[in-house]
Amino acid sequence: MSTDKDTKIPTAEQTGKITSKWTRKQVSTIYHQAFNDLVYCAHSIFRENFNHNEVQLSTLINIKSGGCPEDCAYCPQSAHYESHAEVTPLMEVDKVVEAAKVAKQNGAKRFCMGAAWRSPKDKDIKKIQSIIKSVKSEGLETCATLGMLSEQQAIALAEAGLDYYNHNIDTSPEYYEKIISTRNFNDRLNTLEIVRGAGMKVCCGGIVGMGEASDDRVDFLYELATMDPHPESVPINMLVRSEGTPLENSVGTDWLQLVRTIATGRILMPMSYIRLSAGRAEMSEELQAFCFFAGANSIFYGDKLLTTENPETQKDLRLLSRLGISPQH
Ligand code: SAM
Ligand code: DTB
Ligand code: SF4
Repeated sequence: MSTDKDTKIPTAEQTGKITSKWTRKQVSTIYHQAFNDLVYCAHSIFRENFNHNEVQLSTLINIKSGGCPEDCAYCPQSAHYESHAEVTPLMEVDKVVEAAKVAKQNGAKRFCMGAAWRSPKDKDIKKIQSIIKSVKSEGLETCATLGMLSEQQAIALAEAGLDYYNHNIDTSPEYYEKIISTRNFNDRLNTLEIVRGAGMKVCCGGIVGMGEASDDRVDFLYELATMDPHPESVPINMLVRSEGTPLENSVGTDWLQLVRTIATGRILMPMSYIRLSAGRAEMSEELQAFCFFAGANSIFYGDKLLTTENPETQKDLRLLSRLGISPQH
């Protein structure tokens, strides 16, 4: 039963507090409130908790591309679809370290390594451990996204010094099964719990523009914001429509829904880094600036994401400089 507390827009004092006890109705009320009120509230909370003129830079590398057995409808790396993505074996340690050095020289603080796996094989974990150790010794924070993990695998990654594990819930529990059939929403939650149990920081977010309704975005945000503790890092991707995938011709969503998603995320999870993730190559600089104002304070930085384009580093540095935003040290 919804109460008065649910249907009134929570005040700034209420929303500024760190809590995982949000109701779905509260999340919906925050998301759907008048746009100026939403952005004003999000920006105020942003200023209270962060240096609002700083952005965290993470560089992404695809350490094992394509041929993935999962059928995620958005993903060019799924073996179920004919796409542009290359199929490659797990990269050698020295090649990954070379790329990490370049990322560091360019000013990235975190190095995120992605693999197109449903889950890693135990035999891969040793090599991943040496990759993590070597990247860390270059003075970078490390993040990996390798699919579902067993407890043992998560402990091995944590022992190697992995700082963050990225594992997205992607969308609402209801919409999830329209996008992926080879695993379910609970499989995702299970790995997230295992990652927390192993003591790593959690990077968890999702995608907007897959044809979901605004109710799905509300439910997606509700799932994230009721995690206790909140994910330290929340990537919000705008769908990159990739040729050959079932979502190739998705109508997407408009910029307003992206900004609403970011602003609501900022209000619900005041201390989390919200990353304006995939899709920036197709966004105007005005829209990106608006997302930073609404509380996004992290980006993927580097010319490439996993298989698709990201804005060039020089272009990003120019934009940040024009906005008076500095890369976080
Ligand atoms: N295989 C692992 C997994 O699924 O967790 C790791 C890599 S997977 C590519 C990481 C995330 O990238 C996905 O959860 C999804 O949120 C995002 N992603 C993949 N393809 C995308 C696309 N075309 N547009 C936007 N985000 C995408
Ligand atoms: C996340 O949330 N976004 C990144 C990362 N986690 C691994 C991946 C974006 C991929 C975009 C499509 C591609 O380049 O293949
Ligand atoms: Fe595989 Fe990850 Fe792509 Fe899904 S998102 S197909 S699990 S690489």
